[in-house]
Amino acid sequence: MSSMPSIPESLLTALSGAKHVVVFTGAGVSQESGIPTFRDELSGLWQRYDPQELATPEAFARQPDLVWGWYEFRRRNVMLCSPNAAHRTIAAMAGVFPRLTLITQNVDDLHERAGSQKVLHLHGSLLQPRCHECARAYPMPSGIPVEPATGWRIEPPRCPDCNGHIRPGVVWFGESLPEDAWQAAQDAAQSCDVFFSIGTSAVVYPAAALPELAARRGARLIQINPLPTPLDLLAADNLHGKAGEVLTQLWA
Ligand code: BV8
Ligand code: ZN
Repeated sequence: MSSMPSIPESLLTALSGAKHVVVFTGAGVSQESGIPTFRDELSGLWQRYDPQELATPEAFARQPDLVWGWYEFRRRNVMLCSPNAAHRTIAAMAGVFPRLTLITQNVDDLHERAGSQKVLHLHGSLLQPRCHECARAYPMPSGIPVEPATGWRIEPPRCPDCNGHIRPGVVWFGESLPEDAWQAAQDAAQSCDVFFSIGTSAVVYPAAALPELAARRGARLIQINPLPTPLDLLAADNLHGKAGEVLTQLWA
């Protein structure tokens, strides 16, 4: 059992009076489910690739089989994992406050599987492929992906309409965020009184501007992360620990 951060009294007071709470999550929230974070060292056969270079339209144009295979590998892992105490506690928090907005940078569906109803996915989803050319939604390949005998280089399916490559429904570097989710996230950050930033390194923009925006508007910024991030200076509370453990302690 790792040591628990102490919870300041003023934080509990802020929570008891909170009318609108925002929970902003990153890959650290799914770490305890067994999903590697984005900036962790990649393991096994992916060691020689930089995720920030694979997650680009340029990489997909150059090597569609490598990029599609990487996402199929990650989709397989997500489908084999289950929500953890952090996802479950966040889902339960929706019943504690008059209003709660859940904003995630994660491309898995573990918040939904833990029971969160309306999740703003800023970076899309591993589970909603579409055509790279005409944007037509493509039915999810059924079942859990199996590694082909030839390895994780997998030729992406083709669009039935335009024959373009099917791509994962995520937001790659250099692409814009989905407009509706981004607008709703900004509105929530500007109108909340408490903003939780949980399990994110807070380095990918524009998403990382949300906690800054909320703090500037006077919300109490509470960060949960075992490691320091650029938000440490801005946050009223830095609860150093794992998301599942700290959230369980807060709502025990
Ligand atoms: C855009 C989906 C306009 C795909 C992802 C220079 C300066 C500033 C900005 C830029 C720049 N150059 C380029 C940019 C823009 C760029 C950007 O921000 N780059 C940075 C990195 C330099 N942004 C973009 O391109 C965005 N779009 O700007 O559009 C535009 C349009 C056209 C042309 C130009 C601009 C789009 C970005 C979207 C990228 N997509 N994901 C996929 O998953 O494959 S990003 C990726 O980072 C992740 O998937 C995630 O969505 C996001 C954030 O990562 P985190 O979730 O924070 O994960 P990370 O691994 O970093 O951290 C994990 C944290 O958890 C750590 O702090 C760790 O300590 C903690 N942790 C670990 N265990 C636990 C834990 N915490 C709690 N509990 C635990 N158990
Ligand atoms: Zn198409």
